[in-house]
Amino acid sequence: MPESTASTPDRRLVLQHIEGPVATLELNRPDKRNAISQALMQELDRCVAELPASVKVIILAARGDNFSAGLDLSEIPEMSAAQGVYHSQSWYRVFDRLQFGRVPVICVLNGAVVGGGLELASCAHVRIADETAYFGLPEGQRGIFLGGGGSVRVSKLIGFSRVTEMMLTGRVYSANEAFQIGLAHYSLAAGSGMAQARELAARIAGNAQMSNYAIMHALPLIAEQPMSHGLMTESLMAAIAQSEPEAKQRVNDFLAKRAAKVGRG
Ligand code: 1HE
Repeated sequence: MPESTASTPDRRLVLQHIEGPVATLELNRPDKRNAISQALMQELDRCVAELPASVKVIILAARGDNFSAGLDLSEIPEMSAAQGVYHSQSWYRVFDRLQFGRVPVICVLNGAVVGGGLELASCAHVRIADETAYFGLPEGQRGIFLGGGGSVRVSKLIGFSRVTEMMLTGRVYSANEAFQIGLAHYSLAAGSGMAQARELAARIAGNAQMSNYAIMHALPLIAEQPMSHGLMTESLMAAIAQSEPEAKQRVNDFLAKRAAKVGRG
């Protein structure tokens, strides 16, 4: 990608590259293992907020051998309790923007995916790990606690019992284990995450936008509703999605044998 050359390393904390409907955002602090400072978080927030309307999917990845070593621990010693709450809230705003924004997010994971790095990854809609990736929540060992939404998001992915055990014991899951327990959707050969992400991004960008919106926004809501509410929400969302002219066109294309069959295109 054109953002940097070997002779002039790019100092921006998040690199952005837009190609057609796909925006690739890369954490760019590899010397600090992509530890998430407030400045990095603000830069990520700005990049996501300012994406042009033409973007239909985000790939979130990182430069270097690690996705992220989590919270920049150098910012902890100076933080008061009140500042700690505001700090968490500021992360929540960015993570909400990612999870419940306009477009789906695919996360490419390698090396350390720990602490706040795992909290960030858990906002994504698709998580691709390569075999170098490892997943941990070392907050317990650092004398702190989850503060980037992990108690909610990571627990929803793998259950609070696994999160409890991870945090108490410092257990680290490999990419393959993460795939098996549902932390990652893919576990691939080292270095192949980005290629897979691009392929999936093209597929996601090819979906009807209202379908992608419903998948991102209605599914998590329904998961938290009692069954009767969930079924009502689903029926309303289904009616809205299928009323879109694009939906009518796509269904007619299938009926006229112009559309790809499931699993064949
Ligand atoms: C950091 C951080 C960091 C690295 N904050 N500076 N996260 C953690 O507890 C993970 C802490 N990091 C590690 O355990 C290791 O760094 C790794 C296993 C991720 C990578 O090890 P390694 O050998 O490749 O790198 P390194 O030599 O340990 O680190 C390279 C540099 O990055 C070094 O700085 P340098 O100036 O000495 O070169 C490290 O100090 C720096 N570095 N990780 C600050 N996290 C909203 S609440 C979320 C709560 C959390 O995320 S808690 C989990 C914090």
